[in-house]
Amino acid sequence: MKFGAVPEEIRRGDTILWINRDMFRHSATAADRSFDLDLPPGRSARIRVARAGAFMFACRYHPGMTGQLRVGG
Ligand SMILES: [Cu+2]
Repeated sequence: MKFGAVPEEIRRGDTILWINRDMFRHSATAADRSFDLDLPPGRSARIRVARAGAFMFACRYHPGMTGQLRVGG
């Protein structure tokens, strides 16, 4: 019930692949709703990072699951 390690050195324009390797449904949902990926077990989805900055994200189903993306220019 937690996100894996967030990659270092993310740059604007990078693509981030999210994979749910758990047996439960999760989501990767940005606090500012700039992305909202619904991830049933075994599924993956990707986002392309358009903006630099720090983005808090959480799982809609498990509010204790949180993380932060830091995107450089
Ligand atoms: Cu979850």
